[in-house]
Amino acid sequence: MSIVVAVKGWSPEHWITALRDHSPARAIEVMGAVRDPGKVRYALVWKPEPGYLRTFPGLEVIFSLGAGVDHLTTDPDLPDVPVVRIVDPDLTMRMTEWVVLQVLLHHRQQRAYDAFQAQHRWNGLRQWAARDVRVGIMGLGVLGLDSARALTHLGFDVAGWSRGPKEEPGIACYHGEAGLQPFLARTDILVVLLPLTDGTRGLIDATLIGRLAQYGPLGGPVLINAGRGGLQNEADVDAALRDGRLRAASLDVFAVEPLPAESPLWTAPNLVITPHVAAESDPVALSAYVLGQIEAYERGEPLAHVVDRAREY
Ligand code: NDP
Ligand code: OXD
Repeated sequence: MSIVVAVKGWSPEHWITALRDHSPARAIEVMGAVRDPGKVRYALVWKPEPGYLRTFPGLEVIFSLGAGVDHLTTDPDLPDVPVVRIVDPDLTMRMTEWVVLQVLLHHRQQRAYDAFQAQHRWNGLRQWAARDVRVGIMGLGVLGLDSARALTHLGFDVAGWSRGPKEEPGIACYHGEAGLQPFLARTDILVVLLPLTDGTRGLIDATLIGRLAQYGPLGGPVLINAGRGGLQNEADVDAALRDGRLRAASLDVFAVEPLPAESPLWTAPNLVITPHVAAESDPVALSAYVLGQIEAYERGEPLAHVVDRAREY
């Protein structure tokens, strides 16, 4: 009975060390060198090749080593076993740090001050209070809600949009198709923390950008996306930054990663690019989370944070 670690683009060593430190008696296998596929009971995965998980006939649970599971739901051969995703304070806090950083960077006009400094210019700009700035968070799940709460504590006027109805003190909650227009119309800074599904793919396009608040204090709407690149139409985002329909943007995720060298986004004005690092998966913290779930499962307790295959998240 073993655990297989199958991660693409990450080094498996850190995960194996963390798993062994936490649970030395467990047999751990690594993608590419699995000795006995028949004995694999649990798979800890990040972007495995489609069809790879089918090669383990005794597989009982798949653990996504990220919060997002689109790297699994797009596999037509995904085994019909529970898929568990990451919900852990370590990852949540990392995302909230990134979101707060980007919101403050645009709100406090940091890029303009960076440019002034490079020109040796001492030049103060008019500064609005946080309460004058309306932040709208698309995706009011584990990550969206934590960011929403942190921004509320900083004084921003925060709203959220989700699939189903929600109630959260201090946050204006909108949901569904009917809630989208009023949500967008009151949004100066749009933060996207949606999962990538058939229902959300390509949602951030020219039409949606045109529905954001036009006359807010920042001089135009700002887009911040750490959900998935597939949520945005990148040509539309690029065009909106160039003609001013978007005042600025911060993007951590892209349709193709790494962002190709020839992408026009590299030179889009007022765009902050980070290389899919908003909330990295920490092997030490997340191995403890996964092994805790495995131990509970082996005691006969239900798994937590199981993905709903029909909803795709
Ligand atoms: P959750 O599943 O907890 O939350 C998802 C939210 O999106 C929910 O509020 C859900 O609504 C809403 N939603 C889903 N589909 C729709 C829809 N069609 N219309 C409106 N709302 C919708 O996910 P997390 O908060 O944990 O993570 C969100 C995403 O963040 C991940 O899927 C991943 O893609 C991304 N991520 C990115 C990272 C990075 O480093 N860039 C790191 C970690 C995650 P409802 O509440 O009604 O179900
Ligand atoms: C995740 C990610 O989904 O890092 O956790 O993108």
